[in-house]
Amino acid sequence: MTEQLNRLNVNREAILGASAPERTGIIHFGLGNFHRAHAAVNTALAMAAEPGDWGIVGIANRSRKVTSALEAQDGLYSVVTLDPEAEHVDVVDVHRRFLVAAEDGPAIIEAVADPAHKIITLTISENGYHLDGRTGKLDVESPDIKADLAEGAEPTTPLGQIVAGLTARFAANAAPMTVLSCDNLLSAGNTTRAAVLQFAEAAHSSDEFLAWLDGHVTFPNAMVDRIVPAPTEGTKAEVEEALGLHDEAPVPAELFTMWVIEDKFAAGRPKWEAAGAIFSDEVEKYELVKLRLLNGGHSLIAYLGGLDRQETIPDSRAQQFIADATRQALEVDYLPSIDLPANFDPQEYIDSLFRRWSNTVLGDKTSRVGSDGSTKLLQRVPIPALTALAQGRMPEQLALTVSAWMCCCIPPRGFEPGPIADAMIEPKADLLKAATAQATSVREHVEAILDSGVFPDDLVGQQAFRDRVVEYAEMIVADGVREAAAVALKR
Ligand code: CS2
Repeated sequence: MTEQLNRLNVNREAILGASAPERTGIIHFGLGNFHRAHAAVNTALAMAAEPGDWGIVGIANRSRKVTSALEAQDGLYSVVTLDPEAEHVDVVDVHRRFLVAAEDGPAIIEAVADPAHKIITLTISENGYHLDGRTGKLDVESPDIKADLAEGAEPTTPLGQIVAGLTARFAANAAPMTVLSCDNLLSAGNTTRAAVLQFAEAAHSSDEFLAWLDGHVTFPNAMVDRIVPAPTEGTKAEVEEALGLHDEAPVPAELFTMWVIEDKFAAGRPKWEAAGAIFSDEVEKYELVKLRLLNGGHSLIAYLGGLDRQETIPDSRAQQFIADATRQALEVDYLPSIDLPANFDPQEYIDSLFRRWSNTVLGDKTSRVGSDGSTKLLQRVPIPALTALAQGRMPEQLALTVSAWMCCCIPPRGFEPGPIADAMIEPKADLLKAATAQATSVREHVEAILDSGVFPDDLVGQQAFRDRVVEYAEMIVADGVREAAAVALKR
């Protein structure tokens, strides 16, 4: 791509991050679309405002597909902003080196140990933290974590590689470092810190190392936001049209972008505020606003839309019954569970969400948002549901969200949820299929999923909530999703 840029004489000043030095200061785990359209863009813009050694080492999870494509383009790629009123293409130049977690373990550990690297950022998805649904703690019994903890194992999970890398760093130079989660987690920094500590303890790390980790490695909380669908052939065509270039690894994204971060960096950071990031002491409040209103609402739209055979989020949201259910979910079930940040107007925020979900140019897929349901819902549903139940209210739309997820992703025997739901990926599918194998009714099926450990015991122990989830699943199976949603809305 660089050659193409030179040949075409594209102004290098127009490239985000063009002033970036060759030296890397950030290691990023999870080289997916979201990172490339969010933290990477913010870092490129920050460096344009204040140069620094903040180039990124990008680590893909398993496949060399994206890393090879990016290497062939000298790390450059385009972000295609898709908005009904403003479409444009930017070229991002901020990654300097690429690795693959499944294959490059020793190089990753060496990179983490290198004191030149001051920050580890993570977009490994909710599923990448291996949290136990019951306790919220690291699930040391999950097969990947168990394999990483085995005697003499070369770790392949991000948590395993981070702990191994930090252990090497402690031994080599003990330079302070920051681990910044950019995933949709409740108290993302605190949760990551707890998972890293639990891994280190389970790996029998020394007390000296644990003490250093406690005092010299920081884990800021952060709220991240930008809707980033998977790229399509159309994304490549957009780049060809706008820049006259062929890009094998472009990323489509909405115009909206937000990043609220706790300013707790142990060894410095890029000037992300120059890119629009907000440094705040109220991060956890922003996290809840975003996780519950945007992500929680998104899940309901995806599962109702999936069952209604709607291919995209804007198509789903355009169905009146889905818009009504979602508005009720946000206003009645989620909003009362959130302690809002100062000067925050929830109605304005909710209106902006409906606009963002209506973006037909972006065409975000229902199946993307519906994927990884068990691990996403864990972050979104249980606490607001428990809050409502404690106040004597049945969170109808949260129960419906759970029922619709089950019907899409672990459908009861004989129920065909259709092609959109079939395209949703459920990481716990095997476990949940095994748990439901003996079920002879929808009730038994739903109860087997609830009892399988995907959600906390205090929620699944609430008989009234269990009954509601069963009831909506029975209605979906017997009468269809529209009928079930109509009943939930009227209650
Ligand atoms: C979505 C998110 O996948 C999902 O469940 O809700 O990916 C959402 O698009 C982002 O969090 C937006 O910031």
